[in-house]
Amino acid sequence: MKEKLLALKEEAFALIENASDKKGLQDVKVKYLGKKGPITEVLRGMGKLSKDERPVIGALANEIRQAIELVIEQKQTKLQEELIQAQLESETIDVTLPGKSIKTGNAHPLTSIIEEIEDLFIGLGFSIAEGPEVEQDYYNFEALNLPKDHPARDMQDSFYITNEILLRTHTSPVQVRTMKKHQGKGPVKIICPGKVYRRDTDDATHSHQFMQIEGLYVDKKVRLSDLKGILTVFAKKMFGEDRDIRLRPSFFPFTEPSVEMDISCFKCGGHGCSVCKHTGWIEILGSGMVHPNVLEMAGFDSTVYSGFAFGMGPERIAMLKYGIDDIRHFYTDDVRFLEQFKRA
Ligand code: FA5
Ligand code: MG
Repeated sequence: MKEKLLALKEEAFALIENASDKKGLQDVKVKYLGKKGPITEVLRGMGKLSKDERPVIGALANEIRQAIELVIEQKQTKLQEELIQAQLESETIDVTLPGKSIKTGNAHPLTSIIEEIEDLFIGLGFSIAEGPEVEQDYYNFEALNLPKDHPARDMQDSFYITNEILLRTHTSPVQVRTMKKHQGKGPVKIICPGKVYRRDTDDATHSHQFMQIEGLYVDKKVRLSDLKGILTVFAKKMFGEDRDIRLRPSFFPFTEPSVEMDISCFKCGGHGCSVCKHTGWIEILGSGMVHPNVLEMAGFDSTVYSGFAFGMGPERIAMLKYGIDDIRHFYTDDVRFLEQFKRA
């Protein structure tokens, strides 16, 4: 009897050792410790044993039973640990693998240039003003000293919606709207970025829809030298410290005198090259002293107040700054072009 029990124990231990999962262990448990199992059977047959043998065999059977239970439990813990270990190993992250790059967008080059110009002028005490793109003839032309049938209207070929309403051809109407809001009291110190529209034929330097940034400074005793000073700061900041500027006489009906501003060529430094058409200078904006008629129509006393205004094309500025050879790149949404303007 004793040998039989010990043999059962060895058998069970071997099976437990070889069990590879929870189910295998459960089978061993049922087989050896279950109601119909051999140990239970031994315990049941105790009656047939002698009085001396009974306690010995009984104790041994219980001992073996407990030993099997214990070994099953230990094996179960071990299997569990192995499972967790395997799981951890399979989920290991190799930190030396190259990462997946996340595609990020970037600001449109025009947006960046406009924000750069805005920041610059905000730093000089200007604030930002806006006006409608669908504009009244009055603000776009008349109040800018361009009465109906004035020949200078031909300078800006327009998209009319009705006789009195058009797509604005420049950002100058925002000057008028802002001055009117100030009701004859200075200072007015604004820049107005926005879209404008003209019936220009699209080519490398012209678009039928483009951006402008208007500037206006009206106060007592504003002079042409103030305009020159501000524009010099602007040019050096945008194009580099060693840029020179030049003001050239020009004509706009809403400014008197009118000047166009050139900067010394960023490519050749003013010696003459293909970019500046061998003149050493590149035109970037129109400007001048606000015409007394414009001040008066907007409610300002032109004997007390004076001002300067300018209007620049940010596409042209971006083209000069980044060496872009065709204005249409800004509007054809080619990602290969746009991706070159990621900001650091
Ligand atoms: C004007 O529009 C005036 N309103 C500027 C001004 C404002 C003068 C205040 C005086 C006082 P002009 O038509 O030259 O001026 O246009 C100004 C700038 O807009 C040009 O220097 C150029 O940079 C840009 N521009 C003009 N037409 C186009 C076009 N078709 N496509 C792209 N940019 C253009
Ligand atoms: Mg011009």
